[in-house]
Amino acid sequence: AELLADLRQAVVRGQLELVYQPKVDARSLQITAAEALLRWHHPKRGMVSPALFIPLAERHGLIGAIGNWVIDDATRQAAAWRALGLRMRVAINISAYQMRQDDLVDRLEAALARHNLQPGRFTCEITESVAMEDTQVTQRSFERLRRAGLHVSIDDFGVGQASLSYLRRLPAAELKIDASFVQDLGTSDDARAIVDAVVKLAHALGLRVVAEGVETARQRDLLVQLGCDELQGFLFAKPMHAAQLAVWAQLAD
Ligand code: G
Ligand code: G
Ligand code: MN
Ligand code: NA
Repeated sequence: AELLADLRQAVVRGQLELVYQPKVDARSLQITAAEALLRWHHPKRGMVSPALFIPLAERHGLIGAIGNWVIDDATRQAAAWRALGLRMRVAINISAYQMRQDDLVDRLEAALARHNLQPGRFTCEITESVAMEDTQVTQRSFERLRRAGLHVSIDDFGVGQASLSYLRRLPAAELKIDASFVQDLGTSDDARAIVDAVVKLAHALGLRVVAEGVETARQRDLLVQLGCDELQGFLFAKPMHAAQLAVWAQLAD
């Protein structure tokens, strides 16, 4: 209850921050995108994990304000990086609640326009389980994202209940294989078969495949061999401050 009261104030008190984790091209290892991940610096508790406070925010109607803050801050950062000559996409995570809001795409478009950003350079990551919600508003949001020209990514793929016919109709450009499959790659034939199948399916549907949670060189080698297009994980970089990421991206260039 106390945490909830604090969360209500976190946005206005400036306690939220975005850190960014690169996605890299599987072959060249050049940065392709920076995914924004929320951090909450609680004055007494220290760092509170988004895995904890995002569900809380969802339950108590605070995710709207937080989601709007993320849109504003990530587009502002995208414009700052572009001014430095950095060319990677910027990705944000969109919650179930946001997908159910009628004004999500209007907000995104307004923020992009304010910073003179091309929608195609901005990615919205939507988890598979949210993507599969067949509420009309969620589906309309998807359609509007596509029409607005935003780059749509299906996050945490493989742990939800995606039907294949449904996946075919989704207006997405990218699919992120859930880290749990990547983690088991070296040790489990099943995990390898699943990744293999998902890559083939995604490519057949014209989607790019990103593997997340890559931690070892062996996982990287297998993922490249299986045809993943992009990789993300601690092996390459942990989430970092925006200023650090700019240096990281320029060094890797
Ligand atoms: O970065 P970390 O592993 O602590 O993130 C934990 C979870 O919180 C992940 O599932 C991630 O997708 C989610 N998350 C991080 N930032 C955001 C955000 O800005 N919005 C939403 N909806 N989820 C986020
Ligand atoms: O659900 P989503 O994929 O958006 O969340 C990504 C989360 O995974 C982030 O919280 C990030 O900190 C975490 N993460 C990113 N790379 C790795 C990794 O290589 N290993 C582990 N264990 N977690 C990772
Ligand atoms: Mn994500
Ligand atoms: Na994910």
